[in-house]
Amino acid sequence: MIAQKKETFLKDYQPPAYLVDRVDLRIELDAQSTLVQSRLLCRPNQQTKKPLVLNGKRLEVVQVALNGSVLTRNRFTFTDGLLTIAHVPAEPFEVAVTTRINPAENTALEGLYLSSGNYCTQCEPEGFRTITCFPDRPDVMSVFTTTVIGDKTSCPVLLANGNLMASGDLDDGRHYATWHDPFPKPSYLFALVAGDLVRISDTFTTRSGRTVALHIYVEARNRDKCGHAMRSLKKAMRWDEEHFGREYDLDLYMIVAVDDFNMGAMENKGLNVFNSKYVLALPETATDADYEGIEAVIAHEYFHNWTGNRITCRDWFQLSLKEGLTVFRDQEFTADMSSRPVKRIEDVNIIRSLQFREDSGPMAHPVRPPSFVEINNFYTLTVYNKGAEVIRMLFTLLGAETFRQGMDIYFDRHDGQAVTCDDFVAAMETAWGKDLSQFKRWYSQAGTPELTVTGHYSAADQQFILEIEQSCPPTRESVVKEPFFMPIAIGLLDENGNALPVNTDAGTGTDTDTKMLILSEQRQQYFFPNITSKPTVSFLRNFSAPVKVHHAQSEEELHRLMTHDTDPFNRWEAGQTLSLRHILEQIANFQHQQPISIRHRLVRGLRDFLLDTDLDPAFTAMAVTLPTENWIGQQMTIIDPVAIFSVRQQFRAQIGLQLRDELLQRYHDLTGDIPYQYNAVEAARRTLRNTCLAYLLAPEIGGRLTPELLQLGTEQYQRSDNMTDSIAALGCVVNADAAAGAALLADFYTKWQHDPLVVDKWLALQAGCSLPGTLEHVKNLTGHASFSIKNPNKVRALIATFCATNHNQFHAADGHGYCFLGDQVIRLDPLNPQIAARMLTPLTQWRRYDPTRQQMMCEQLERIRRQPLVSDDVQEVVDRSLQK
Ligand code: B3K
Ligand code: ZN
Repeated sequence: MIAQKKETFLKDYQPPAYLVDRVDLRIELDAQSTLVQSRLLCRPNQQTKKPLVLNGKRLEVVQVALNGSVLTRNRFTFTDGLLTIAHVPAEPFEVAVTTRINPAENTALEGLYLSSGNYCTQCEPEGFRTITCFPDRPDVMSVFTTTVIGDKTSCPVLLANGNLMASGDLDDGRHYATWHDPFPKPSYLFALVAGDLVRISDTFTTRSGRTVALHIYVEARNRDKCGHAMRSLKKAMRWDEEHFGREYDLDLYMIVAVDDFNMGAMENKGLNVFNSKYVLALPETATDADYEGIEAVIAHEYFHNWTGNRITCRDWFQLSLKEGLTVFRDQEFTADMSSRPVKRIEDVNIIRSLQFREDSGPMAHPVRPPSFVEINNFYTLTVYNKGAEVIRMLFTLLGAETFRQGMDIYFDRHDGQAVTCDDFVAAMETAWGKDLSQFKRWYSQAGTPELTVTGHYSAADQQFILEIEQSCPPTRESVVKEPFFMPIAIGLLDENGNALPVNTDAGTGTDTDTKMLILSEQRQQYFFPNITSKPTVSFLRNFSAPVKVHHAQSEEELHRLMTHDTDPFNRWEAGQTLSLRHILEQIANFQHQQPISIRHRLVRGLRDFLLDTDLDPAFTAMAVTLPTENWIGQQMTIIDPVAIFSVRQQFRAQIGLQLRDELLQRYHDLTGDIPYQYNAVEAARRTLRNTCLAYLLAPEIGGRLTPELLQLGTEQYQRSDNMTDSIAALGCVVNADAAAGAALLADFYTKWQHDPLVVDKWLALQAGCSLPGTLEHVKNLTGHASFSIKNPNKVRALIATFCATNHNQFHAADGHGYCFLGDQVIRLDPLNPQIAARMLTPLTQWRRYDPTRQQMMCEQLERIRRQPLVSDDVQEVVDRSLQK
């Protein structure tokens, strides 16, 4: 085992001893031997004289000079990732460091690496130190000038942050480009791209009348696939001006798409680097979900220019300062571009299915973690999505207008600074004029709060009392939890489903149906006078706080909410609660070898949604979809993946059978008659149509579909002019009939083998297949010509899809799924530790399963831990998972 990285603690934060005002970089590109010369203009940040300590990792230090004099080896040390110069002047001084790196062997995709022969970088959070020696921490903000030198033939394009200052030819067939970024920035926002790329250009005129050049760089074969990304960027730029008053600051905004990327994209100042999945789209290669994803990620990275770049994080514990806030901003943007309720439901599904699970497992941490070993492990659903929920609660508490004032205060106060989550909340406090110190517990206490809700109606007093009690399970950093402060939006419905005016003190024109309660005590009561009959409570409207709710409501009440609630989120939620109850009831039957049946009333409720043509089809699609397997599992003390899958699948098959006529009718009615267009209305139509198809083609376990239904899927696959409809149909057939599925999969591959992003869909579809035998198939596919363990998109498509979404087969009783994941993590860890650590997630949940599964999952974790070269990334996740 290699020496393990130490745990870093928030409480130990110290300001930097030295600041770097300017950085001049000269980078001579070479695949195996890139030479990096940096000159740092440094200045002491403290009175006391300290050594200058720079971070440096996986690089060779060629030369170090101080104020122009080369330092002999006894004047500096370079050990354990630190370059230390013991004696430096008390006045500003210049340090010049020359390093040599090998981009070609960089499979970790952190720092400078090659993707399809092109150079690109990923520096957040600590990748810059693998390029050159630097105080690689976000509170050191510098003005960067970068000269990139490369071969003219293989690298006609040379890019870095900021504006192009100079370029020209050099000897030996090389050329150079010098870029200057006038905005001081931390090293994690540094970027360099060089290679053989084509450029797609457009312009944007800001509201103050400045013209910004917009450039998207891709490989030549992808030239025609950038239109949607460009339109998305312009929409995001306009939206940020209109909703947050934020204008773009440089004259140039560049986006580069690369195929090998550890995550979605990166917001480097003026030069975003993107996973090509979030840039490239044509109707025939990308689905509606891809189009929506591109729009959202382009917007997210663009929004970072203010929330992240202009105002950045003081240290990595504050990651949610930029990520939670930027996710909130991109969620709002998407809600404005499509359907607000549907977007909310999608986001809540992520929180409840995945973040709640993280929050109750060994990786649970507060939105601001108190410590970490490897910060890359903390780019989590908690920091991002729960972080966004925390911002959303502030938005809900303050109201749109005051929240916007708070944002303006935040921008005014902190532009150009590296700050903390406290600074953000302080700006909101100033705007609101109220104390938010209790609210800040959301930043320091992990775990999902649970609310127990009880209603007491007194006919004699015509009064309704709502009682809410909160608790939060213990987590690693705190066993005893202090009560949280949260907004609880509620409504009351009478027996006919009419909304009762609960918000009577609201001004005219405001929503009298919804009352915003503040919960701050462990137990609180709320009184509603003048209520003439027992009301039905519509609790936690729009999911106003990220909590679990225990609320005993009758089926009649849930049906009333499903049909009449004025809050669309809670209409959907009532349906989900009802489905969940029935599914859990049948899971118990399944576990006792009793037959599974679906209640007529549930089918009728879904039928009502399906036939209500006044509803947005995208909402209907959500409303008729059963709760996710993950969310069902979370209701169980011991997760039984086989029972969950079997019951849910049986329900789907039964719904398909019992509502066949209605589903077919809607399916046909929703058939489009214009060529593919991506817009909210058309996408909604396709979503519901494909949801109907999926029900019609849902087979009973071990059962077979009629040839007519199979034909319906095959025909859609063959006739559609777009990827959304063809992949949806292909998925239905693949999950219904092995032989028919195999034939279509072969056809699909022949057609799309040249397109890596489409091949990812082909792999993912097979890995997610619910018919038996998928693991063997996935194993074979790891040897397929299209698969590469070095490409994160391929690993996610094949390995993660199987291990993280095909619960029934990953958790097969023989333990082969666990063993497969163990093998893959062991194979991946030496190549790409970040991705290896991510892949581990399903095993970290071992405590939630039965003893036999627990033991088999732990065996894999132990086996991984025993590997001679386990990375810090993987080690931290394994250690936390196995901790007593
Ligand atoms: N800030 C980057 C994420 C970097 C992840 C490093 N492991 C992308 C984003 O959130 O916008
Ligand atoms: Zn982000």
